[in-house]
Amino acid sequence: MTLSKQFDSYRHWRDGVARTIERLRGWLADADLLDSQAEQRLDRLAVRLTEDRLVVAFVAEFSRGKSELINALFFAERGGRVLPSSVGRTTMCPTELAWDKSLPSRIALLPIETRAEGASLSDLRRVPEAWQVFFFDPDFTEAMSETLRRVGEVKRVSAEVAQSLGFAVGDAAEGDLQPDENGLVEIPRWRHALINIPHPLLEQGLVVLDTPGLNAIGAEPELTLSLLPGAHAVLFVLAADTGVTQTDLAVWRDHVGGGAGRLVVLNKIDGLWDGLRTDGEIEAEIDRQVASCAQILDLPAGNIFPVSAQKALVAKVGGDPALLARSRLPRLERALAEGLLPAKREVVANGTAGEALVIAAEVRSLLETRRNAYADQLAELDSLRGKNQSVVSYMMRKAKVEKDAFEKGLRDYYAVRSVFTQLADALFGHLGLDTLRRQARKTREAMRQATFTPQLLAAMGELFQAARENIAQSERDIVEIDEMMTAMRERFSGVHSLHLESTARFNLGIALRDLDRLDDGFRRQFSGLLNMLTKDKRALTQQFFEGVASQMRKIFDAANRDAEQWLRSLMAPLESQVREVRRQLKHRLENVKRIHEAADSLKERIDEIVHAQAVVSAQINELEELEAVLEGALRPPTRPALRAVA
Ligand SMILES: Nc1nc2c(ncn2[C@@H]2O[C@H](COP(=O)(O)OP(=O)(O)OP(=O)(O)O)[C@@H](O)[C@H]2O)c(=O)[nH]1
Ligand SMILES: [Mg+2]
Repeated sequence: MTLSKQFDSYRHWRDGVARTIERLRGWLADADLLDSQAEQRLDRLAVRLTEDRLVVAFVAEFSRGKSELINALFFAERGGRVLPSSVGRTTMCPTELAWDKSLPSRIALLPIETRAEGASLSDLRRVPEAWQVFFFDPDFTEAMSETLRRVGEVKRVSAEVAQSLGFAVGDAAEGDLQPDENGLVEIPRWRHALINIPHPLLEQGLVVLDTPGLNAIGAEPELTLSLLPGAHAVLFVLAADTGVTQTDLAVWRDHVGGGAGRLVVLNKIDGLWDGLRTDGEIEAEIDRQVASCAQILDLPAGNIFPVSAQKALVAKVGGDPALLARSRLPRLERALAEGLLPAKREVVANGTAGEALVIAAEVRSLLETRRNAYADQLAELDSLRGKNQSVVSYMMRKAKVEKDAFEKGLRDYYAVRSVFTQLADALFGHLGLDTLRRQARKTREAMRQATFTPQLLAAMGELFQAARENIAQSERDIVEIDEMMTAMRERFSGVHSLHLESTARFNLGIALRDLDRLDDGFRRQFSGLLNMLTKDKRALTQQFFEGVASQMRKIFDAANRDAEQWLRSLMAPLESQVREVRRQLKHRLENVKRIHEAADSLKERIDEIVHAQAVVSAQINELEELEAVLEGALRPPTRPALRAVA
C-alpha cells in the first residue's frame, strides 16, 4: 500500500474512533451519566485525536541528498524542485514542512540571533513576533522554490559573535568553522524554518523535517534532544559515491542510532549507471555497497534502501515509469508506508479508544451497582406481599438502620479520603517542578565553574540522578496510594454492595524512559567535545544545558498530568458509587415508608422498580454495544486477503 493509501485508511480509522467517542459522550449525556470528570477526559481524547501528528525526519551529512529525497518522495507532483538542493551545503537550518489550513502558504524563519537570548525553540514557537514570515503562492512552483531558498541563507560574523551563538570556531579539519583572512566566519542566517505548504499528506498530520549537515545539527540541542528522538521515523541518508565516511558515522552515532522507525537510504545509485557497466554488473555493485553499509552500521541488509532521489524526481515529473522503477524509490515508499502508520495507529488506539473503554467500564460498574440495588429492593418488596402491618414496620426500621449504618460508614470513607489527599500532596511534592527547578539552578552554577568536560559531565550526571530519585520516590508514593485504595475498595465492596473495579496501577515508566533517552542524547552529543572547555565550547555547553533542562521540565510536566489523571480516576468512580448507594438506600426507605403509610399499593411500587430495572438493563446493553465498537477499534487492521492468482 502506498503512503497515501495508508494515510487514507488511517484517517478513516481515526475518524471512526472520533465518532465512537462522540457517540459515547452523547449517550452518557442523554442517560444522565456524564459527570464533569468523565466529560473532561473525553474532551481530552477528542483533542488528542485531532492534534495527532506524524513526524518523518531526514538526517545525514551535508550533500547526501536529503532535500532532493524529500522533493522526490513528497513534492514531485509540483512538477519541479520545491526544496533547494545543490552541491555543497544547501539547507542551513532545520526545516519543518507541515500544512495548517488556517494559515496561508508561507515560510516562517527564526533568526539565528535568538540563540543568544537563551529561549528554547519550543518556547519561541509560541512567539509569532520572533519569526520573519515570507508568503508564497503554492500554485507557482518556481516562485515558491525561490522563496524557499531562504533556508540556505548565511551571513558572515566575527568569530566572537559566532561563538556566542554556540558555533565552534577553530579548525575546519575538526568540523569547526574556520575564520577567513578578515577573521569572519560564515554561519546560518536562520535558526529554524517552518514551511506551511498545502499537501494531501501534510494535511492529514504528516510533518516532514529536513535537517542541515553535521555542524549545524550539533549546535541546536533541541534537534538532538527532542525533535529527532520524538520523530516517528528517521531516514538516514548515505550516498553511493562517498560510501560510509567518518562523518557519516558520527552523524549516525550521535543523532540517529538504532531504534525503531530508522531507515537507511543509500542515495545516488545513478552514479553507477555509467553506460559501460551492464545491468548485472550495476546490480552486483549495488548489492556489494548495501552489504558493506549493513556491516558498518550493524544492520540487516534488508533495512538499507538503495535509491536515486534525483532520477526518481525526474521520472515522476516527466512521467517515466521505467526510470522510476530504476530509481528504486517505490520500494522505499512502501517500506515507509508499511512501517509508519500501523505502529502509529497502535499508539493512538491505546491512548484514545483504550481510554474511552476505561471510562465506559466505570460507568458500567455504576449501572451494575444500580441494577443490584433494584434487585435487592424488589426481593424485599416481594417478601412483603400478604404480610401484615407489623412486618412492614419491622422492614422499615431495618431499612432505616441500614441507611444509618451506611452514613456512619461514610465517616471511614471521608477519613480515607483525607489520607488520600495527603498522599497525593506528597506525590506532587516529589514529582513537582519546584524540586526540579532548584536542582537545575544548582547544576547551572556547577557547570559555570567547571573547566573540564569531566566536571561538567559530573554536574549534569547529578541533575539526572536527582531527577531519577524524584521519580523513584514518586513511584513509592504511587504504590502506597494504590495499596490504600485497594484495601479501601475491598472493605467497601464487602460492606455496602458497591461495585468497584480496580484500576490499573499507574507507573512512571514513560517518564523514566524519556529521561534515559535525554541522558543518552546528551551524552552522545558531549562525547565529541574536547576535554578542555574553551570559551566557545562554554557558550555551546550553556545552550546545551538549557536545552536539557527544558526537555526535563517537559518530561516532568507530562508525568504530573498523567499522575493527576490517575488520581482522579481512582477517586471519581468511588465518589459516584457512594452517591449511588446513598440514593438507593434513601429510595428503599422511601418505598417501605410509603407502603407503611398505605400511600401506595405494594403492586405500584413493585411495578415501578421492575420498570427502573428494565431501563438499567437496557442501558447496560447499549453501553456494551459501544464498548464492542471501541474494542474493534483497538484491534490491528486486518490485511486484505490475498487474491488467488489465476
Ligand atoms: N547523481 C545524483 N545526485 C544527487 C542525487 N540526489 C541528490 N543529488 C545531488 O546532490 C547534491 C546535494 O543534494 P541535496 O539535496 O542538496 O543534499 P542535502 O543532503 O539536502 O544537503 P544539505 O542541505 O547541504 O545538508 C545536489 O547537487 C543534488 O542534485 C541522486 O540521486 N543522484
Ligand atoms: Mg538539504
